[in-house]
Formats: sequence, C-alpha cells, structure tokens
Amino acid sequence: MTDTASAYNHWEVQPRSIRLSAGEFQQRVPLSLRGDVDAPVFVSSNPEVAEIGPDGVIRCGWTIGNAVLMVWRSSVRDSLRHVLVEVRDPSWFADHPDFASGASVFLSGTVVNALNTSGVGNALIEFRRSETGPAAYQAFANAYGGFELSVPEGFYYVEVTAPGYIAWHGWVNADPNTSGDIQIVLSPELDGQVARIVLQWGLNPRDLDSHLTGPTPSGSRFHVFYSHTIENEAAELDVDDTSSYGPETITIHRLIPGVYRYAVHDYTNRNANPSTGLAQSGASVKVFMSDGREQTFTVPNAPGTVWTVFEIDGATGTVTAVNAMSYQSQPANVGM
Ligand SMILES: [Ca+2]
Repeated sequence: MTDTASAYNHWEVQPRSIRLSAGEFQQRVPLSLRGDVDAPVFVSSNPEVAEIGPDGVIRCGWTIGNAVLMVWRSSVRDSLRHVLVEVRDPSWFADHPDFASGASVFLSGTVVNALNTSGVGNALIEFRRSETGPAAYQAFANAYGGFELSVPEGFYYVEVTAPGYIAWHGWVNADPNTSGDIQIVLSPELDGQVARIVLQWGLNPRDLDSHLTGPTPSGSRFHVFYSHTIENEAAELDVDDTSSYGPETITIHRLIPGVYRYAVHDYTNRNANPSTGLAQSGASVKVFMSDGREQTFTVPNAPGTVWTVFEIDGATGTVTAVNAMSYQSQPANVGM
C-alpha cells in the first residue's frame, strides 16, 4: 500500500466471488468488481486455475480449484480488493441446488424506451445465476424490442444492454406458474440532463403517478406531475401511464440548491383509507444520475396512497432514501 491509499477509501471493498465452469472459459471481470476505475491492475494468485489478463478477462481451463484475484485501483497498487475465483467441474453445477435445472420456462417480453415506450431493437438480454457470474442464457430483441427465450426455472440476475442506453439490471423470477410478459425499460444515456427517474409496477392499481417537487430560482417550489408536465429548464414528465405496469419517467434537467423530492401517488385508490393497493403494486423506482450512480427502490409493504421515495440535495446531488408511506387524496398536494 502507498500513502495515496487513503484518497481512495470511498472505493468499496467487500467479499465477492466468481464461479466458473471448467473448460476453456473466458469471463470479463464485471464492472461491480473492477470498481469505477480507469486502469485497474489484476493479478491472480493461481494462474494455473484462473489467469487474468490486463484487460480484465479471466481465463480458465480444466484445472479445478480456487484462485484469489487481486484488483488494485491503479498501477501504484493502492486500494486492494480480493475476489475469489472458483473453478468447478461442470457436473458440480448440475448437482448444486442453486444451479440444478428445473422445469424449462418460456419467457417473452419487450424492451422499451423509458422516454416514449417505443421498442428498443436489438437489445441484448443476458440471464445470470448471480450478480457476478457469466451469462447463462441470452437472447437478442427483434427490431421491435420483442424477445423470447427458455430457461430452467429459478431466479436470475438479468442484464439488458443496447447502444445509447444505460444498462438495466434486475432480478427476474422464471416461474412456470407466474411468468408472463416481461417489460424491460431502458433509459437513454443522459446527455446533459442530471437525472432520470423511472417508475414501473404491476397490473394493479391501474394508475400510479410520478411526482417531483423542487426549488425554483425565485424561492418557491415547482411540482412536475401529470397536470404540469414541464417545469421550464428544471424537469419534465416524459411519460404518464394510466393503464398498469408503467413506465412513468421524469427527467431532471438541472439542480439548484434546495430539496428535490420524488413521490409515487396511487391515483386509483386516492380516496381510500386504509389502502394497501400501493403496497401490493410491485412498484419499483430506478434513479440514474449523470455521474453513473444508480439506485433502485421497491415500495414498502405498508398501507398508504403516497410513497415518498427519495430526496436529492440540489447543492450536492446526494440521493437520500425516504421510503415513507402516507395518505393524500389531492394530487396537487403530493410531494409538496
Ligand atoms: Ca399515471
């Protein structure tokens, strides 16, 4: 370690592992393990089991065993991170309960643009067994964003990518009893805007609404929602969905000092109290910041018609989870 290490103490170091099936296999170290660094240095403790090139590609052969992969943030070898690489016989995967093959599940879905819900052609859909594992199954969307594939039942960490869009990550349950059409919402890369917020939910309630409030230069607060879709130079509601699933998307164009507050309103059940419609909606919110930060929030299992999801400090850009449920019947009052 060098005396520069303390400058990088924000670089999160935690135990991670990668499991590979023996047999002339290559897998690039995922971004989550490389960290957000320009020129990481990789060294394997056991190149016979798993060697790693300067490009971050792990290569294994037929030698079963473990290797510790060391990742330094830069060529001065500061801020060391360890990753365990396990190379297992292919039959190990078939016998392991996490990997055993169950019934084959047919999945179909659509990849859509968060700004206008049009299909995203030729998106790549990859199903992984773990957040850091190799792609186990993959499919390309057709020109209209539609895709189909069959996978053994189970939980998968799915990555969806397309040129010009921010990569989508999330867990998908491939269950023969519950699987239906999957909607993947991709946000175009931010181009001068500071943030994008995407809301999705399930079949019920029919209509959830996105609300963003924030400071104005004159000292009052703006309120972007379905009846005021654009606040000049500040933010806009790109899509309002009123018939289940979403997406509803808000783009923030700039931040000024003050508190920005994002909330989801259960419009369908706005006059009900008590109400568990929002809690049972399956709603999730992804927020993408222009510096690459990304957070996903899922609705709390608590009654209420308003889910106050998070706040952004306009001076620093810090996103702080709120995740509070409350009641409000008047849309104009949500998030104020
Ligand atoms: Ca709506």
